[in-house]
Amino acid sequence: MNAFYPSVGKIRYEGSRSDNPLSFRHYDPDAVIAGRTMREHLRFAMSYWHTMVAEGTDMFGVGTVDKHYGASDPMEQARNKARAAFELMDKLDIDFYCFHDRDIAPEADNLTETNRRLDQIADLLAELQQASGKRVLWGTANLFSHPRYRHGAGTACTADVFAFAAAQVKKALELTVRLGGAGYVFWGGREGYETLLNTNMRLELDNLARLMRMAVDYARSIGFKGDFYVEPKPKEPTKHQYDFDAATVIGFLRQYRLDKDFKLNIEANHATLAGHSFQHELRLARINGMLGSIDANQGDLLLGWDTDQFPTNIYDAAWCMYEVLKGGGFSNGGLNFDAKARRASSSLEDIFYGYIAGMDTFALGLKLADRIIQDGRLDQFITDRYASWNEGLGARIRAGQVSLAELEQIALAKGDVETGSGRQEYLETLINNLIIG
Ligand code: XUL
Ligand code: CO
Repeated sequence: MNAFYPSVGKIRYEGSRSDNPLSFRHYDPDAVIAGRTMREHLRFAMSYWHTMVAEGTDMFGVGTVDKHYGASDPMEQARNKARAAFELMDKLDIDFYCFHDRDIAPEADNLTETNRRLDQIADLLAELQQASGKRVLWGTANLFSHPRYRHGAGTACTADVFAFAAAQVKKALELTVRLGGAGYVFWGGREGYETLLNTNMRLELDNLARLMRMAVDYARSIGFKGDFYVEPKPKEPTKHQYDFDAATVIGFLRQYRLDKDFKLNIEANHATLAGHSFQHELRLARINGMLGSIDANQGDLLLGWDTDQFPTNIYDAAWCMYEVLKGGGFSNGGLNFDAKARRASSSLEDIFYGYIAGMDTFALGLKLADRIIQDGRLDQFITDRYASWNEGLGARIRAGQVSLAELEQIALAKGDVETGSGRQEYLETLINNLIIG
């Protein structure tokens, strides 16, 4: 396999002293950490849309990378794109990929022909999967690019548009099931509003839930055993997106009784757009039993939009993997690099540098998270901080055995109370020392 990326060979683990930029220094797939191999822990995935499709356009300029894959006919391009995807995954030792329906095959003038094209490409993807052992982490439908979705898809003001969205979701589910996908994502790029002046928010939210319920029922009826995910994002492209952040999405899923089938797909750059840290979103998902999968990337705090950069922040990766380990590890989910090389990084090798950066950052993050957990001082500090809740008064409050009046009596009798230090600076130094080693 050497057709589309001829200047790059297979990327291998060479250890932290290697000065070969086309090698892994931390991602050693077969190394065992906390009872599993790195490969099993990290479950890296390639994002088809950024890696195989996006050409580096931005709001002010055209593409800077050629993604025609040596063909002019759109279907031939799609076939070559699939072959190139598997070459890239093979060279990077990535086991999974994620796709939107519109990433893999070009849309035709009508749905019948569009779906026929999707089936043809799915045949090829199935063959490539069979030959390589690569798998689909999750599939999804692009319900945000076509002009018909300009008012929303599941939240459209027009029932006919809702029907198109439903048809697309149905087909995307069939593709995901056919390709053995472990998950299916709802990310609501246009599911929100620009102005409340023209918006029936109640109806839009109810309809979004209706679409999700139909998707679950249909997918289960055709044998889908994986997880559904909602991927929170507060804004962009809409001013307000309904899947705003983890807390909002958890409330939504519970309100519509979708919480048994859905988990969250947490994206780092979306977390910071919502004014939260990545770890905050992961923690909230984890403590609610809903940490499903992760879009691993990072934003730039000096730019107010979703820059989808390859993750290089060691601290963020360490805290991310800490949450994943504390949650018992991934089951159907994984780390999808919803990330792209910068527009000016326009050579063929740059996408490899991007993935190597992301994979090594998360491999290091996994090692550091394990080190923090093995060390135990952080967890012990938290346990000690809340010790009074495990016995005596605290235990009785937790058991619901104490009334407000009784608590008043206790407080009156005590006069005042002493509480200890939070020791933030001590803890920050502890983590620095653990990370630096
Ligand atoms: C957009 C985004 C999407 C989803 C899938 O910000 O993250 O690519 O991951 O639709
Ligand atoms: Co994403």
